Amino acid sequence: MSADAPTWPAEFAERYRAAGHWRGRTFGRMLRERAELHPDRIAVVDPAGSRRDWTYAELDTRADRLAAGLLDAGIERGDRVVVQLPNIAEFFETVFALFRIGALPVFALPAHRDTEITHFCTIAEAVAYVVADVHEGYDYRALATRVRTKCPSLRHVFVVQDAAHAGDTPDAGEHTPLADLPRDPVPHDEPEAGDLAFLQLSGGSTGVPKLIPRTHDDYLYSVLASNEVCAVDEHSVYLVALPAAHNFPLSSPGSLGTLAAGGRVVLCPRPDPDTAFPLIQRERVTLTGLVPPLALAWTESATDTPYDLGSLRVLLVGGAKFSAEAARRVRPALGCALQQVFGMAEGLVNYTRLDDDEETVVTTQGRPLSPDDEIRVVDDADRDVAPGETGHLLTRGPYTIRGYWRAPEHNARSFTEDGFYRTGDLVRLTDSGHLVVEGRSKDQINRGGEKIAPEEVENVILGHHAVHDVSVVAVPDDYLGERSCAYVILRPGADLRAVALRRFVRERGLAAYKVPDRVEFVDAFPHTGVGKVSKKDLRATAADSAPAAEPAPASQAAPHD
Ligand code: OOB
Repeated sequence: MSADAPTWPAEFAERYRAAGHWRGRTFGRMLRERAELHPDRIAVVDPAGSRRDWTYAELDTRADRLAAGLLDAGIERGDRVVVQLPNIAEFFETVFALFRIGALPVFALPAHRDTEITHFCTIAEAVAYVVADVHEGYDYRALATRVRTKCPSLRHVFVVQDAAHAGDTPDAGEHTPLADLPRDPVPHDEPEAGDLAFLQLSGGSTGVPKLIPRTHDDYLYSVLASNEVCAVDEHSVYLVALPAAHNFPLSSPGSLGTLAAGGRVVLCPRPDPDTAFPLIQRERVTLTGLVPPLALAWTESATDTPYDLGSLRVLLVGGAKFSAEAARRVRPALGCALQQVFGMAEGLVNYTRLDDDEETVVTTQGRPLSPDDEIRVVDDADRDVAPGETGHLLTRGPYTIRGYWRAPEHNARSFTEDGFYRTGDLVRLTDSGHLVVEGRSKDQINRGGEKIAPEEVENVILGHHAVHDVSVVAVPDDYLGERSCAYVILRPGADLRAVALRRFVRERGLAAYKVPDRVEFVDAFPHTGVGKVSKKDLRATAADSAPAAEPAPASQAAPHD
């Protein structure tokens, strides 16, 4: 057990090494080896603005030079650096530079705002924060300025500056353009494969999100094993359509899988068909990963698109349950194979296989990636359920964490004594060993793949002076799978409109996808036998009643009033 997070007991680590899963290689080495093997092959294509194609040699050199600049700025091995970048080439330059130093990227999403970023910087005790300047109309430099006043550990803000915004930095001097760092190589220690590589974000079911510590050994294993299962090789062209820092497009098999195989990564600035389809045609994209609402939008648009999608071989769909009806439409509409992915940033990833029969592909969420993934399906008392019955999914294995970062109390609840992670998912196992996701026992809302911890939103709403009590629940939705609904009890005599409450949540600095899609004012909550608020009854009420507010648009876009 390290001070910051529990790790695998020695006998497990030995077993995973002996099985050849953990190969003693870091991500920094992986890129170096690729660059030596085929320096001139294109690694990353960033089509936005003036198109950039970086070869493996260029990415490798850029990572080294930026590593030197970061070292010069005082970033050291083991330091945490919050990285909040959109789908741009500098994402890879930054992340590989940090990997080379052994500093840990903390992967934030572009949608995160003051509350989330302040929290990540605080619990990670981050020394630096890397942002874009202005992206999709949002000024990340202003966000960084605000966060900096709240996080004393934060010594640097590095900005990836667009030529269009050079020189207009608010509070100039507080932020260092990434490009201005010195680039002279300095000798430094390289991290070891057993060291932590980065901190990933948990979907969360508690008031504040938890950080997930992943090592080079365990993550690189999941990436290389995913390459085998998804047939990724040096001819693969992967389109990063989802936010690059999310575990799914990063590693399943994602951009890192593609780079590890010597393939080509194409960055997609937005995941809609109008942006993605021309890129697929032009770059001859062979695979990509999407959440279910986007997969639906793509299959609908593909029927009469003028673009040639013929290069596409595999579409991976995961992050939330993909209905069998929608899954059935993928192959006819897009002319490619579907692989369902049921994964989690904590580790375990399940895939349907390319040689599974069509029924298995459309009706299950796949089977575990590794032969050493251990799966248990249990009842409320942790007893194994009968084969084929639905129960709680517990898992342990060569790339599933043994505990969150600096969260001993939470770890005692989220892991069994013998190290199984309690996923909070309700599943059943088929005879073929595939998993079908039947529901959830964790208090979480899955809004088209974007995870919302109701408690986090409730805490913000409770900060409103007119609110006496609140309960946030999931409401079924045809398009997103689920949306969020806040049930609110006002203080006596208080007056508050839904629009004002939603604005309040946004202004408190929560990511837009967490702003409740619906707000219902009620006099009381239903209670369970022991007097707790019954979210089950609230969910049922919400599902039965018509929406009171206009449904917000899909993920990636901000809900607005
Ligand atoms: C992926 O990772 P996270 O960490 O954002 O979310 C994990 C949770 C799972 O515990 C499950 O509740 C849900 O998302 N989930 C699915 C699913 N894939 C994920 N629920 C039903 N069906 C699926 N196919 O979401 C993630 C990480 C790596 C690869 C793919 C997804």
